[in-house]
Amino acid sequence: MRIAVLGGDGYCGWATALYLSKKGNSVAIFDSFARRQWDYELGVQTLTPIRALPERLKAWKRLTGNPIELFVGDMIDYESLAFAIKEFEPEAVVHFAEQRSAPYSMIDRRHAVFTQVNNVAGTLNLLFALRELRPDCHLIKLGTMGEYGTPNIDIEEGYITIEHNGRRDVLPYPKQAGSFYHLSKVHDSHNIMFTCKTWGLRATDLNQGVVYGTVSDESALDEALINRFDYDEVFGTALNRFCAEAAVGHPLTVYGKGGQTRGFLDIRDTIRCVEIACLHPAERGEFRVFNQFTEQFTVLDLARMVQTAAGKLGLKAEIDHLPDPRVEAEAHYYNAKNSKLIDLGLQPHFLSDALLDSLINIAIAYRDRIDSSLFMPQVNWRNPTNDRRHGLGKVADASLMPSEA
Ligand code: NAD
Ligand code: USQ
Repeated sequence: MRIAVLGGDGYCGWATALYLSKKGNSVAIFDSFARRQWDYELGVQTLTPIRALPERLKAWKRLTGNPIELFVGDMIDYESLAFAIKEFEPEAVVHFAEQRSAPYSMIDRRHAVFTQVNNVAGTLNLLFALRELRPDCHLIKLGTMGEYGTPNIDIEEGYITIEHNGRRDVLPYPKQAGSFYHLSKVHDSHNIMFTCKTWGLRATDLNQGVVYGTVSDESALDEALINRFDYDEVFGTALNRFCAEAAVGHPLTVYGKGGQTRGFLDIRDTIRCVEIACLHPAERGEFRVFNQFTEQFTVLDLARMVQTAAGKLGLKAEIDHLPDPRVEAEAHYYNAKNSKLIDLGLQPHFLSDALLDSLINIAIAYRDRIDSSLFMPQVNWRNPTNDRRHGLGKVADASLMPSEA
């Protein structure tokens, strides 16, 4: 297939682009390198030293003989996006290209507005480009489990059957997102559903849980292909952060009681889920939702697992319960369905001792690059303000930041 990976320079996108290329698909990456600029803005860097994208792509071609095409452009710039779609003529578009950090979106007004414009308007541009240029192309959009929030009933996959006053209907599952970022995904879902109905587009919304791990078979081929491993308070996610914290003897930063339950998955399952969606496209006019996670854990469960694994490696990892900087339930009911991808053939990589060991060992290997001051949370949901160490108020427009590319 001809598959365009939007956001292919990022964590999930890079691993996915390599995997789909290895499987014999023609792959193109579209990216603005915005994420590398946000790292500069925040003064953070991935634990693993990722190379510039052209260098990564050269290494991939040298090692496998498979070229991956590159289109440098911004989702917000319709012309550059439309150019890529027109030139590459994809049969499937996998859309990862969004600002994906909840804390980033809660820094201040500017970052909230930026996140929603980048994500919602970028996706809207894509929908118009597909309608105009590739109406039969299958859109595979990365959504998030966080769109649902933590309701006191089971979470279905996108839709719920409701009986009301003696009548019955199948309706979109209620959304109770917990940050301006998560809300941007809710807005995207509504826009995509509307355009499937109105213009006959075909789309799969992958409501993904928190991803962990950094290694896939493809990225392990060469140091030049290494993937991101974010551990800072803004872009680092729970399990990856705990492993980096354990590697340098920093207490594991559990927010509040740690009873927050979420769906999690290994990055190797992210790429497989996307492949499954590509191989089983939605029908024209269909807006399909799959919940993309393999296991549920509380944050405290994860911290305890990392503590045990670190102990076996001779590291002492204490667990700290910090005041929760977010507004979220710290103990709650959570039971989310995730059978649709399994029914289509997903064989999950469950979180194992071996994986925990390997993650902690990667963190140990690169521990000289860890800046421990980046572990403690500073973005506060209750009090968004730019008066902080990030110096975020100094740049009027993130697009003016220098690009590494
Ligand atoms: P990432 O920040 O590592 O990668 C995102 C990529 O998109 C970056 O390379 C960035 O430069 C690019 N991008 C962002 N805005 C762009 C724009 N306007 N134009 C062009 N390129 C742009 O993020 P990730 O962790 O790989 O996440 C990818 C997607 O998966 C996101 O949509 C995210 O919401 C979703 N997701 C991620 C996780 C996770 O745990 N990482 C979990 C659930 C869902
Ligand atoms: N948490 C801690 N300590 C930490 C970091 C996080 O206790 O050091 C807690 C948070 O308070 C939250 C949970 O862990 O309750 C998850 O936080 P996270 O930062 O790991 O993940 P989140 O902000 O939810 O966002 C990540 C990705 C996002 C994706 C989402 C999937 O950054 O792109 O959409 O996971 S989901 O969580 O299902 O919404």
